[in-house]
Amino acid sequence: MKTACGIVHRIVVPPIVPLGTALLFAAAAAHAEVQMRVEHRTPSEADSTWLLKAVPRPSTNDAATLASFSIAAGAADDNSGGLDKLHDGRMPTDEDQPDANFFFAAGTAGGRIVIDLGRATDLAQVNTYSWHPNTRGPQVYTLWASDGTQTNFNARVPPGTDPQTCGWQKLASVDTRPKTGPVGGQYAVSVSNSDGTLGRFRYVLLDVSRTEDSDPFGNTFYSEVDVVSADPEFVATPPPSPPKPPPFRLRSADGYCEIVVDSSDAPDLKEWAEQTLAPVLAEWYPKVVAMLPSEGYTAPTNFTVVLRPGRGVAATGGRRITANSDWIRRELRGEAVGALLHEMVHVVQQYGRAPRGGSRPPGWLTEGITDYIRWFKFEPESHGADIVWLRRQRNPNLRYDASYRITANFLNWVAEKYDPEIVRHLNAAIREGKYGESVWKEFTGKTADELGAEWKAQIEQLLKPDQ
Ligand SMILES: [Ca+2]
Repeated sequence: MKTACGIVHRIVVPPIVPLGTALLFAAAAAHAEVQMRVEHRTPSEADSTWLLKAVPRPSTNDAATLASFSIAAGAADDNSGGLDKLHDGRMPTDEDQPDANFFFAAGTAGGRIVIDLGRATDLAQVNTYSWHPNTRGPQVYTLWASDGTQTNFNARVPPGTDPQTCGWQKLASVDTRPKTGPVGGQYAVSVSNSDGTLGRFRYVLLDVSRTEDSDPFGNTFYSEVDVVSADPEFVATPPPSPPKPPPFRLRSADGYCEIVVDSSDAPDLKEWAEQTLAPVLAEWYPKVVAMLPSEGYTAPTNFTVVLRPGRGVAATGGRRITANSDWIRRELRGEAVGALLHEMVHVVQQYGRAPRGGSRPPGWLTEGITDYIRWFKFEPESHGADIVWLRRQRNPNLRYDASYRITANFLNWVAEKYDPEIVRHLNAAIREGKYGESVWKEFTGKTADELGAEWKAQIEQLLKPDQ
């Protein structure tokens, strides 16, 4: 046939005549021979090994692996595993696994799948695989391809439109429905060319038809589509992801610090991040800076908060806070803002700046100071580390160096009993690499152990059931 590209291919696909399990169709053409190999493993032969003989076995790293798959006509069935199943390199392990396959919606006549490799390559094979115990096993589709360079080319062929009028070239008509014998099972089809390549193409189009219309369930369970380039090094170029919106920026209340909030990987949290979280950080950054001064220290003039899917709660490295958006989402009315304020205190601490040769920042105190500011200064009404919280704990570990909320409680006790500025003194010593027992001694007259024992005894008194 004469295609819009001007290349002549004569595709003659004879009617299916079962010749055992494997069939080879070769069509004489002016320049080359398009070949179609079909292999059918009946339901009793089919198994999860996919040990095909006449058709290449499914591949996990062909040109389709990273290609972009889209539906140009028709709709996926809600029970289907989606288009990704067509190029994930994974095959169903059983004969009726809807979510391991792609298929068009029940009751519809089929549809069109477009594969974009991102750039043109010499196509060696297009191989398709399917598996179902009944009429959704066989494959019926027309295979088209295009290099996408023609002026009338349309990658999204409108439904009902002949692809040939939109710059596509027909490669083969596939119909593996057997005339006799069991209709179900595994089917594999390989379209190739005796010349080695089917042509130079960027796009592949499968115009898929249902296998029968006597009931709504005639759409084939397609398990995988492999597009094999003649160039073994060829890798499809995935489509560029849409540009991310610029991150939200605001300045701290005193204008000193720029705060950047990036919720582009968790867009559903954008409103919360910009309208609830950011104003709190902007208001509290100067307050925290004022609580944690030290000689010659200047706090960062910018920091970034990134909300994105991850693990745990949140972490801070230098001037970058990364928070797990899944956790944030669950805690929007709970701990989300407080947890990020805790991280912002780390930005102000900058204990990593301690001079070489100085004492290392004690981790328990780093987290204790952070939680002290969070629970006793920022949100005391939450009772997250005070006696109300302690009473709710079963056997709290009353070691003053137990970190986080316990140490926060201890620091608050020292501040109330001995020196209201104790956290400021500790912060300065840690940041300057001068932290040691002498700090406690200098400002309270006692060692940390002595203070810890005194604090513990008082807390235990308060935790007695009759208190
Ligand atoms: Ca698959």
